[in-house]
Amino acid sequence: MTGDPHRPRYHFLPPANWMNDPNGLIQWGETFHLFYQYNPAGAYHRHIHWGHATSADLLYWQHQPIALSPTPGGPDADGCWSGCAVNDHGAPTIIYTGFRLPDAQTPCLAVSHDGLLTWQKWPEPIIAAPPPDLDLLGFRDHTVWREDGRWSMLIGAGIRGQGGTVLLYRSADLRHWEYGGPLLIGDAGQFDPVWTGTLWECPDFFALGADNVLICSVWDQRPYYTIAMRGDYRDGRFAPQVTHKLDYGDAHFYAPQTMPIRDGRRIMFGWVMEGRSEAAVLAAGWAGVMSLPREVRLASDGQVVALPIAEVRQLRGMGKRVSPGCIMPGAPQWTPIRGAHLELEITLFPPAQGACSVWLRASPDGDEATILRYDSARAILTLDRSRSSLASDVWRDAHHAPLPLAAGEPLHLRVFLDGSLIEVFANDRRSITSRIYPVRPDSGGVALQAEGNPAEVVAMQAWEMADIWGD
Ligand code: DQQ
Repeated sequence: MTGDPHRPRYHFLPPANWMNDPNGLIQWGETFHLFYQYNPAGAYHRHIHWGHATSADLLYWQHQPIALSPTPGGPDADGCWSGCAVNDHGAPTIIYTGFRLPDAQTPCLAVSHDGLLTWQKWPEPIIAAPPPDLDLLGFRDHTVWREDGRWSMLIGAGIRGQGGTVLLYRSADLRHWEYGGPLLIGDAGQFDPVWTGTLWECPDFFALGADNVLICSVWDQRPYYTIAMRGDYRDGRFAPQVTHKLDYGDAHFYAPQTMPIRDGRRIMFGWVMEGRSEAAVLAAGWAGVMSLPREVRLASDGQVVALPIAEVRQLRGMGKRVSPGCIMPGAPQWTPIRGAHLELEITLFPPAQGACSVWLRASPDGDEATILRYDSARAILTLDRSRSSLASDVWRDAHHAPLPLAAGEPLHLRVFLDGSLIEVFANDRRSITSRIYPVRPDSGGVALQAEGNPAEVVAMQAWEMADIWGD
């Protein structure tokens, strides 16, 4: 796999094969544990296990042996699907969804007695069946927390004919659960401010400042995107006041999970899925990357945002600076920056009437280029992938993030390029995470372009990023 130009170097991924959701994120002693949905048999989603990695700093990872494998004849015979990890009075405990063909989804539990390496499964499912009075689509994925001296848990689901939902359960011992009704039911017929789909996967629920936040991955025959809802939680019910996409790269930032860490931050990883054909993925031999570790915050405009943790700056290597100045409207102006594993930081004033763009991973003739464009009149930041690759079998749809700028506020972009992965953070309040697969070896250029009127670059810098695998 060395020499594969699409393989990220400073993001977590297993050595080979399929990975999807982050699972069981937990800080245990001095160590961070990241488990993940994993198929050791190949780069396709089947017979899912829990892979495992550990880190002292959330940046550099050690691969660990597989943590959970399907048990023949058990409720997880065809897959150990997503779940979380908690500290049960000193016992590391995983709650996950056992999957059995054709479509049985059953809550299961496992405990580790050797420092989170091997896991002993509880002999019985911890919930025998979904609530009988609900006509459910799916019954899977878990978030568990302590509240009022007992455990609370949410399970993701959808109510046929209504919308996505999260079902609340309570327990004294993590093994016997009492159903407490839906925490919230979405409306799949409602498209404003954002469509919330027919099934909610991978719920996460936590306090953020004075508010509570519910994060769900929106599914309807396929993954769509992740939504964040901010609002009031009282008496086992949640009333969202604000609902929006958590990341504007849509399905490329999916099934995120958070963990509170001891210094008070809430850390999030999301699954960044591939954006190319199944055949291309199988030929590559690997699929799926984790996002950068992010910190969940409340943005200045009230949206929930997850931004790279401060430690990511430690990955910066050799830097290059571009002099401030005016970009006149017309052809793109090339900068001396090039590379496929970079961080770029740009502060600029877009033209008041017009637009400005940053060309990324661009070939000298511009035949391949991924274009990040800010349209001032529409106040929209777009990641245009239409020319991102000369390969025929990649996803080319654009991602759009609404981003109104206050009077006198510049556009501030942090862009992380890592092989086929791109993460964009704008003004500490929007993120766009996606995948691009340029094929030309000379597609490493960075250029700036203005349309309509000049743009003014205040500061621009780029850094070559470290290879966390050290090869
Ligand atoms: N993937 C898992 C499920 C989850 C979905 C199966 C989200 O538990 O609902 O791998 O990607």
